[in-house]
Amino acid sequence: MRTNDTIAAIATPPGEGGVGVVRISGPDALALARQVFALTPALPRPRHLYLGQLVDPRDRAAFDEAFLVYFRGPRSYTAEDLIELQCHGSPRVLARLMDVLTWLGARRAERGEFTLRAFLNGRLDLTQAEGILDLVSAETDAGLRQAGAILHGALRLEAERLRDELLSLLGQTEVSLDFVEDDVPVFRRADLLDRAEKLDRRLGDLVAGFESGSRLSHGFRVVLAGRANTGKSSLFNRLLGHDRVLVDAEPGTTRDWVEERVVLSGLPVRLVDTAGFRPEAGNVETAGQSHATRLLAEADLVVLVLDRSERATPDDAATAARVEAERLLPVLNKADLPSRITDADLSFLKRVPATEVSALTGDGVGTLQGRIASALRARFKPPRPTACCWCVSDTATCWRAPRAACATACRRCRWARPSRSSPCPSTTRCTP
Ligand SMILES: Nc1nc2c(ncn2[C@@H]2O[C@H](COP(=O)(O)OP(=O)(O)O)[C@@H](O)[C@H]2O)c(=O)[nH]1
Ligand SMILES: [Mg+2]
Repeated sequence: MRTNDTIAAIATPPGEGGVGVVRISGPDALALARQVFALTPALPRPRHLYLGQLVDPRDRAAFDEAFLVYFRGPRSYTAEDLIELQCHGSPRVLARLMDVLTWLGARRAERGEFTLRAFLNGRLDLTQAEGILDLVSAETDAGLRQAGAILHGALRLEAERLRDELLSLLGQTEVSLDFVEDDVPVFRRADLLDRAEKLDRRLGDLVAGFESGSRLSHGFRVVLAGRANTGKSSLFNRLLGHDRVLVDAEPGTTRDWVEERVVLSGLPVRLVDTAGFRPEAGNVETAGQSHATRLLAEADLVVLVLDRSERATPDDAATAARVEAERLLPVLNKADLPSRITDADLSFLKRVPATEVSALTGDGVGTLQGRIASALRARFKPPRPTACCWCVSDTATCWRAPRAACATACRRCRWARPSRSSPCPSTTRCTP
């Protein structure tokens, strides 16, 4: 992929809308825009809005009215010359505009290529580029907050701090080794070990943060498991809020597995309905069951659906035994029918409390949603960030005096300055 040619792309989502935006980035952005947008003056002022006509230079026909904004590189998103054309959100107009631009020599940008250029040109670091992609695809407020913090550099700052601390520890360890025969104690062994342990914990937190962060972006995987006919598919439809899979009194109706995305108490979830376990299953169903076994192993949480109107069976106990207690959430379904299940039947649950629901009437489903979310939050605690994402002070300092710490942060690199008017004291981070 070339990285120095001129690219163009529709920046707004597909379909009809009030406004449609096309962006052009690269050395010829302005020259191309001039051939499709009747622009006066010849050289537009950067960051000003111009109103004009979109014209097809091949037949000189005007096909829409639009606004043009010119961002002169490097003060643009990609750090290159960048033009934004805001026309009406008609798919026909946008397609024609893209057609004209490619005829004039622009290349259609690949997905994420504008952000790639911003990264290659040093406008964003890799964590921020990823933050932008996560921000665009965030499905929940929690995902949005996380992507926003990454975008503002929280992850980069934490990585930089850890690197600084590691280098300083390495230097001090080397000095201690060099002077080992002298009587002068340079650095105490206990202090160095203590710092190494703290660093190890922070690195561990960062790794744990990646786990929970990736779930917040891509969804937690929650698998409905249990014997055939206990009501998994009915519960699946209830949790989704619409009928997605077939439900039938005939056992073995679900022979495959089905995955749907849903937001449960603010968390993005990939909910999976599986084929139940039946000894007399046919070939297709058996294949579905072996897949279910793999799904059980990979799930962040397994909702074990038991039929409360029947006695539990060894199959129920066998499924429960395949999942550790912290990944298991038992559900007693069919609460609308008289209960036949006994406490002794449920001894295999090893004191993990079960939630009573009726997938038929919807009773208890709200409680179940809350319990699924709590169980996921308990397993994937996001680590407390150690660096404020607006200034590089410790979050502890920053929480005590957020305005003071943030207001004095350098506007370029966010390093703490003695006061708002002082120059930035950081020579390593801040390159004026
Ligand atoms: N009375 C009652 N019947 C239910 C309930 N949930 C499911 N069923 C019925 O149980 C049968 C099996 O349900 P289904 O969702 O296909 O079970 P699956 O095999 O575990 O997916 C169907 O006839 C459902 O209507 C419930 O809460 N109460
Ligand atoms: Mg089913």
